[in-house]
Amino acid sequence: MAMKAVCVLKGTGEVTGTVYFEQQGDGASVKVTGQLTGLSPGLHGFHVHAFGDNTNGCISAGPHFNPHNKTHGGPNDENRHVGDLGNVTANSDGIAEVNIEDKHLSLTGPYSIIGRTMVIHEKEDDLGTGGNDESLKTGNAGGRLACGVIGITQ
Ligand SMILES: [Cu+2]
Ligand SMILES: [Zn+2]
Repeated sequence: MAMKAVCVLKGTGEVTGTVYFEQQGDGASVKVTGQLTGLSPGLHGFHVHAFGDNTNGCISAGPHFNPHNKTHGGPNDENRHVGDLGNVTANSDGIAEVNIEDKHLSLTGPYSIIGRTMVIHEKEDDLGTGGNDESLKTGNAGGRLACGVIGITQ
């Protein structure tokens, strides 16, 4: 059965976005598409964080979604958090088109990302190659510009 989800990202500043998720069935890869606006040009870390909690803004979403206790990595690394989608790239108008196909995300089962939070960051994610402790936790992606809870859609 195909599953679809959506996430509307908002923050305290200019950055907003809408991201769609689609999975054709259990174990299939997840397509992530959409657009983010109001960014500074360049790369911005983009992750699924553990909690669907925005009580105190994006910080309440907690760390990267990491049900298998791995270290932070890039989307193409085997050793990565489930939530590690790497970076999106904003153009000179501050618009980032999202078009990702990911084999680690799921919209079904015990490690589903439904009800968790998508976060877009201030800085580039170093994908775990930064050579310090923080790199292996967050990729040194800096502040959380906008976020939203991932919810089921039709
Ligand atoms: Cu993040
Ligand atoms: Zn991570």
